[in-house]
Amino acid sequence: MLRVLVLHGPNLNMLGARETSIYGSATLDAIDTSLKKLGEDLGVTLDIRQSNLEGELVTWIQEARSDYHGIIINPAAYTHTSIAIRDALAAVNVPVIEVHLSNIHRREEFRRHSYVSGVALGLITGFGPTGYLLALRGLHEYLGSHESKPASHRLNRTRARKR
Ligand code: CA2
Repeated sequence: MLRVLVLHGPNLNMLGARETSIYGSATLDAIDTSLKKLGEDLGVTLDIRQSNLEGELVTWIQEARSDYHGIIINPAAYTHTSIAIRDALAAVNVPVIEVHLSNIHRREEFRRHSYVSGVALGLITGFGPTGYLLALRGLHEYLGSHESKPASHRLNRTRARKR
């Protein structure tokens, strides 16, 4: 069974309560519920987490190396500031899909640069909550056509070959 880690960055826990003209009225719980439903339909196990802390996100990304086949991440404001998150994503060696609710290229200048896009397999921006579902479908399709296994599986296979 494929396992995918979904990470929501800072302030996304406030979705649906404020800034609805930019981010829509869906709450993060509603987004997670629709993601889990799609995960069940596709046969993908999802681990969904949100943090307001950069270091916590970095730690979860590092841990993903051994446990997950892919990562879907909306790094929120850290998209535009965090070399630490970029470095962690680059090091983890699993496919990453970057998601944004709004189209970051239609907004303020400072949102137009993403440190994450350069290490991501793909970027989905501007489709609101649907973007997460598109990301999961895209990642599922990609993983189905590319051999991609968490590091723990790769390790076992290497050991098995040596025996
Ligand atoms: O469009 C996106 O998904 C963003 O990643 C959202 C971030 C923003 O900093 C990025 O530039 C684009 C902000 C998430 C904060 O969400 C809030 C939700 C409700 C109230 C306040 C903030």
